[in-house]
Amino acid sequence: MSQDGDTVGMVLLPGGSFLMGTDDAEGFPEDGEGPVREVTLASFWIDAFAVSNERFARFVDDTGYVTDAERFGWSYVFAGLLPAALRRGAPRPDEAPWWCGVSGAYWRAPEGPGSGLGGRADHPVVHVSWHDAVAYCRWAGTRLPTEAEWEYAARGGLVQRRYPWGDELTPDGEHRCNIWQGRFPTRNTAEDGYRSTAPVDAFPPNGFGLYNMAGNVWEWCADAWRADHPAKVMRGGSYLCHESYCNRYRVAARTSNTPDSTVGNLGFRCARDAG
Ligand SMILES: [Ca+2]
Ligand SMILES: [Ca+2]
Ligand SMILES: [Cu+2]
Repeated sequence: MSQDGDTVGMVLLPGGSFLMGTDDAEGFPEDGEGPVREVTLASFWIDAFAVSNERFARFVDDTGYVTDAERFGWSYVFAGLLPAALRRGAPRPDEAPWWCGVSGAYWRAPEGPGSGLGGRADHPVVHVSWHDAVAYCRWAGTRLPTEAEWEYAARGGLVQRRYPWGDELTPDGEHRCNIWQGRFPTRNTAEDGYRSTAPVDAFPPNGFGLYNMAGNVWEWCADAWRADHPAKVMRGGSYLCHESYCNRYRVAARTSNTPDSTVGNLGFRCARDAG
C-alpha cells in the first residue's frame, strides 16, 4: 500500500528565488558549478532526512521490489570497509581504485556477504540506483527533488555560503557533517565520529530543518547531468569526501552517475509538490 498524501518527516519550503551555483575558487568549474544565476522555484516539500534503511525496508517488504544491485549481483564498496577476504581480488576501477566490486553487496548487505544492517536501521539506505530511488518515490507518492530544489533546500536560507551552515567547514572546531578526516584513501581518523555512514539525524540541521545535506551519503536528484547525457545528478558529497581531493560537500558542488549505478555512499531523499 502506498503512503500517498503523507508528508510525515517532510518540510514545506516556500517558493521564491535564490542564487544557485558558485564561482568559488575552491570549486570545480568543470563540473558546471557556475555561473551563479537566479533560479525561481514553486513551493515544495522535501524530506528532512535521507531515506533510511528502515524506510526502504518498508517499501521492499510491501512490494517485493528487487534493486538493481541485486539484479546485477554486485555493487561497489569502499575498500577500507571490507574484510581482507572480500577485498582481495575484487575488481577495482582504474580511475578510483578504492572501490571494490563486491558480489552480493546490496542495500541489506552494505559490505557484501556476512554484513547486515544491525545497528543501522536509521542510517541512509545505500547501494540504490537512480531507478531504485524513483521506484521508492513512486510507491511513497513522492518524487526525487530537482537539482535546483536540492540546492535551494541545502542552502537553508543562507545566500551564497559554502556549506549549509556558513562558510567555515568546522566552526569553533566543531564537525558539522560526516566526511573524511585524515589522509584519503588510506587513513580515516573519523574525528567527526563516523568512518562510514552516520544516522540520518546526526549533526544539527540547517536553517530549514534539513539534516545531512552535506556529507554522509550522496543524494540522487531527478535531473540529467546534461541535456544530452544519460547520467543523473548527485548532490551533497559523502563520508568519503576529503578536502584534499574532493570537497564536493559544498552546497554548490555536483557530480553524476549513470541511472543504474550503485555504490556504498549514495542514497536519496524525497520531495513532492506543494498544493
Ligand atoms: Ca566521517
Ligand atoms: Ca547528504
Ligand atoms: Cu567527494
